[in-house]
Amino acid sequence: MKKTVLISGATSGIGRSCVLKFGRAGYRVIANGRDADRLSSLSNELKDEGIEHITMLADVRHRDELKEALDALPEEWKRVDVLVNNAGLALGLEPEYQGSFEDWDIMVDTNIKGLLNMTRFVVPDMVARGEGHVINIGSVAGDAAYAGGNVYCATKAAVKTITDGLRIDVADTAVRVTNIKPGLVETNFSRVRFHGDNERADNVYKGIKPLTGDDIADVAVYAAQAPAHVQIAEVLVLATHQGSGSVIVRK
Ligand code: NDP
Ligand code: 8X3
Repeated sequence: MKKTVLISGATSGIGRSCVLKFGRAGYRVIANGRDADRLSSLSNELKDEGIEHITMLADVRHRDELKEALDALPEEWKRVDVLVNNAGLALGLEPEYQGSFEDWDIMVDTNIKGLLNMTRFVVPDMVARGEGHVINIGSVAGDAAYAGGNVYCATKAAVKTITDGLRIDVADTAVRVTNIKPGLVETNFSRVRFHGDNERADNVYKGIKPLTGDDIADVAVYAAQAPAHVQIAEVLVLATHQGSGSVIVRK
C-alpha cells in the first residue's frame, strides 16, 4: 500500500517541490494550502503527472479551520505516514527596534504556532500506531541571527527546539522527527519578505547560484525513505558559495 504524505504550504516553493518529489517517489499526497485557486491549479498539474493526491484548504494559523479540514479528509486518507511542516514565511528585514508588530504576529502565528497546530492534530495518530515521520522545514536562520533577521530567525530557532522536543517525546515509538535547515533557496520567499518588491527580492539571489525547492525536497524524500532504524535528525543545506546564514560570496 502506498504511503501518504501531508505537506503544508504546498502551493509554492519548497512545499510544491515536496509534493512533486514525494508524488514521483510513489507517495500519495495531501497538499495543504490556504488559497483555493492556487490549490486547484496545483491539483491540475498533479493530475497531468498522474500523482495520486487530494487537496486540503486550510490556513495553518487557524486552529479550528485546520482541525475541521483534517477531520473532513476522506477516511482512507486519514492515516498520515509523513507530515512535512513546511508552511512558513519571513516578513520584513528591519532592525528589531523598527519592526512591524503585524509582521511579527504573522511570522510567530505561522512558523511556530501553525507548525504546532498541525503537529498536535496529526502526531497523536502516529504515536498510537507507533510509526510515522515528521519533517519540519527549519532554516539556517535558526542557527544564528543575521542583520534584520531578528524575529524570523527566532521563529526558526523555535522550530529547532520544537523539533528536538518532539523527537525526545516520541523516542519510545518508531516515529522519526527531522529538521531540515535550508540556506538560500530561490522561491517566492523573498518576494513575500519584501511585500512584493520584486527587484529587491531578485537581488537576494544575484551573483550566487541559490538552492532550489527541488534540492530541499530531495533531502526530505531521502530522510523519509531512509531505513526504519535511521533517523535523520537534522540537516543543514547551504548553497555552495554560502558559508553561513550571513556569509554569502557573490561573484
Ligand atoms: P514560498 O513563499 O515559495 O512558499 C511558502 C508556502 O507556504 C506557500 O505555499 C504559502 O501559501 C504557504 N503558507 C504561508 N502561510 C501559510 C499559512 N498560514 N497556511 C498555509 N500555508 C501557508 O516560500 P518557501 O518555499 O521558500 O518557504 C517554505 C518554507 O521554507 C518556509 O517555512 C520558510 O521559512 C522555509 N525556508 C525557506 C528558505 C528560502 O530561502 N526560501 C530557506 C530556509 C527555510 P501562499 O502562497 O498562500 O502564501
Ligand atoms: C530562509 C533563509 O537566510 O534568508 O530561512 O533567512 S534566510
